[in-house]
Amino acid sequence: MTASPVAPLRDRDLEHVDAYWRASNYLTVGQIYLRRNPLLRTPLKASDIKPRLLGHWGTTPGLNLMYAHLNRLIRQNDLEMLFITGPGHGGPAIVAQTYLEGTYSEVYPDVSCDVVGMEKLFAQFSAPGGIPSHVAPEIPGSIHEGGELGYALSHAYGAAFDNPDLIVACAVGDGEAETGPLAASWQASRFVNPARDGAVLPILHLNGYKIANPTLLARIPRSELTDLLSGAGHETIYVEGDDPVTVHRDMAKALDKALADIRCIQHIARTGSSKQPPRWPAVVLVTPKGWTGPKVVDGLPVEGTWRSHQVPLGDVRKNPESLAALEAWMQSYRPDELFDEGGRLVGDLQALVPDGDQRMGASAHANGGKLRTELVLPAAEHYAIEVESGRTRAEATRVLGAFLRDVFAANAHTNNFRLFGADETASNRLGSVFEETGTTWLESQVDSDVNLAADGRVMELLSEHTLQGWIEGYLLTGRHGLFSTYEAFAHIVDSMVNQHAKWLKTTSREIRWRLPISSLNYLLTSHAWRQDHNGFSHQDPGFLDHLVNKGSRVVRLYLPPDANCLLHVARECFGTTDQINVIVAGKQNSLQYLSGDEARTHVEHGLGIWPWASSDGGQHPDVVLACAGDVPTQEALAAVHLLRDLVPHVRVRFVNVVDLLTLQSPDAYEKGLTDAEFERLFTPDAPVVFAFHGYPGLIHRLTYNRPNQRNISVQGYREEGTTTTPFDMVVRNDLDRYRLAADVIERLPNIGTKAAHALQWLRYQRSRHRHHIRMHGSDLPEVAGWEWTTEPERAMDPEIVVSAEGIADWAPGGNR
Ligand SMILES: Cc1ncc(C[n+]2csc(CCOP(=O)(O)OP(=O)(O)O)c2C)c(N)n1
Ligand SMILES: [Mg+2]
Repeated sequence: MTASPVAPLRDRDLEHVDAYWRASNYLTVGQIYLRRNPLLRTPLKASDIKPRLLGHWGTTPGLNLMYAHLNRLIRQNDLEMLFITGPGHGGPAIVAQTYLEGTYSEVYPDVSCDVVGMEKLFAQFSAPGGIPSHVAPEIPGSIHEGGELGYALSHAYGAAFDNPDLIVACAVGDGEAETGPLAASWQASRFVNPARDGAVLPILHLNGYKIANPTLLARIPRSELTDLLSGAGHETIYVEGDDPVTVHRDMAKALDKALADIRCIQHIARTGSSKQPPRWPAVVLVTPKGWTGPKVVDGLPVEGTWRSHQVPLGDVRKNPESLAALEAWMQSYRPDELFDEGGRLVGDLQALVPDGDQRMGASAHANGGKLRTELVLPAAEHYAIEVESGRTRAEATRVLGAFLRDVFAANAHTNNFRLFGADETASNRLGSVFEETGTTWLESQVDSDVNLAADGRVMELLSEHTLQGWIEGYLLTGRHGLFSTYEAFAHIVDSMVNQHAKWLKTTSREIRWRLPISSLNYLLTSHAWRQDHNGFSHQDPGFLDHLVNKGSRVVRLYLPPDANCLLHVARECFGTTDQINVIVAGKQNSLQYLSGDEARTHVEHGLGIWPWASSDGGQHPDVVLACAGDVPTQEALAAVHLLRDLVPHVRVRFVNVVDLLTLQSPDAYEKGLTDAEFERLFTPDAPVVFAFHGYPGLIHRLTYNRPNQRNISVQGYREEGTTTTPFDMVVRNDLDRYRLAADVIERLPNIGTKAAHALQWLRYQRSRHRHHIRMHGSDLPEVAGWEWTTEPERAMDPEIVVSAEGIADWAPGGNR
């Protein structure tokens, strides 16, 4: 699969590329240092220098070299290309590039392509009220801020999927390559189907150093680096040197060859002449860190060392020698040859800029909202199951699986939906999707394999980081997706989702030219409460706590109690933009509560009273029993039964919460409850016992400023996990029906000593449970087979029952 040889570049072309590179390096240094005198038309003075010198120089000459050469490649070959900057701290390089190509000034007209605009360009960089130092969302053409290193390649691949005409050039820092996420993401090349996807061209920037240390990949034998990349499915092309003329020539050749190889791979796949997994090209660019910058500062080598990482000359405002060194450095790029009198890039160099939307800063793929089309969604009603409240059982995620299968079918013509999961799609009972599509797989197969297909749309790889990067890249370029994962392991991507949340916060509120992208949807299943053959390691509902920090402008947390609610929640989430939606739903065969219609209304409002489970008769209740999550809902309902038997005159109001953030006020979340609404639902004074799926503190946090807050007590996950029975999990964490019923009784006003028998009976049931599971290895039959009935649960001994008549000072519903 070798491509035809490429004609060598003429020296004149390379001179232009070199001049363009010099121009971008000049603009990069200018941003780090200058606030005035951008073209050095007068001798540089200390007052021209910024008061705070911030930014990263070392990576930028390499990034500028890549970008300038890719421009040539785009022009000569009429390409659609996107650039991902792994070392995102090289922000000034990409700002310089987009400024040179004109895209920067198109979105920020005041930063015009002239000397006035150049001064603004310099002054704003890393300055208060200006722009960030990284390749942040403010920069056109960026889908990757790169502040937190490691995600460049996975973003690149996510962008390339289902974009057959796109080539994503991805600069990877050699330090970045040491991170876990980046190391894992080399595997992504194996998932690119050249017949239907675009291509990723990794450019490993082997500048040899990180902040203060050498990089591993720069110091291992070159042959081992080649082997490493070969093991990741790549043919490596090296470009190495510190002589610009040689490097330009070799870089041009390398990119021409890489493009020819990509086209060859795609041609073969698209004409069906080979089904062999391809070996994609990768470029390794070995150039000095801080190349063309100061060679020696204060007697210490800087160029080609880690010392060039940030600002090589630190004291230019105070030290005339440093100031002179800076001036000499900037003049070494010969700005007078590069910019005309007015500060515009000279004509010869303008000719290197790709046309219109082929400029990488103008790529619509980098502003995904421009390309996004709504996902076609089947009506949830078609998948709704018949429900007898609290008696029907079903597996919620299996019901969702049928819906997702048809989402694939309905969007097959646009190829804009993928499902991402770490080898858990079947385990999470979403297997119906395999009736419509397969798991992407281009490597060999054996007879026992199932559901693998080169054109599959289910992305399974046991690297949550890579999956997270893929789905982000896919969404950022205008498509749709769902990431399903075991609940506990969502934490693996805590930090990545933080970064995505920051991106969304900035783009949705502060950058008007960025159009909304589809929300990042998580399905957290195989959750803490039902880890039947796993244990403590698989029990952690804290992803909710993690994400709530990002605020409800970006985040939504949904806990559908049953399958029909899950369907409606999922449907709602797929229609949203610029959000992170977390859906927690179990996969086990569980009780169902709401019909399709009831579920739609319940989800629409986010929370509500379930009248059929309440005994307040529309009156002021004695107690509110609230719940969020499928297992807590079941336990809370079973507690209602017990209360009906034990304290038959107590009026219980049953409230279920689906959209957790509705507990907040409308200031925090537009669907949040006003204080008046909150009081109507939870009362101003009655005790509220809340059964929650996650850590109890989250409910307190969401309700901390409500009038009735001090009456709210919460049971939830208390970090008591192990491999045990489903009911034992709730008992261990005090979330079981007996404990909830006891919580309610204990909080009834004036109950005093009257309920001692009832409370003791409830305690005994927990002991009975503990003995039973040790003896029999399974839950008590009346617990495991419990269903909702409108009949009394059991005939209680009269002395256990707390009757209203027996309590002289307790008027039902009246102790207020
Ligand atoms: C995950 C993460 N860890 C640590 C850092 C701090 N950091 C910023 S730049 C850098 C060195 C990066 O080296 P490399 O990827 O080689 O980039 P370059 O040499 O091109 O600057 C480090 C460790 C970070 N940004 N992200
Ligand atoms: Mg480096």
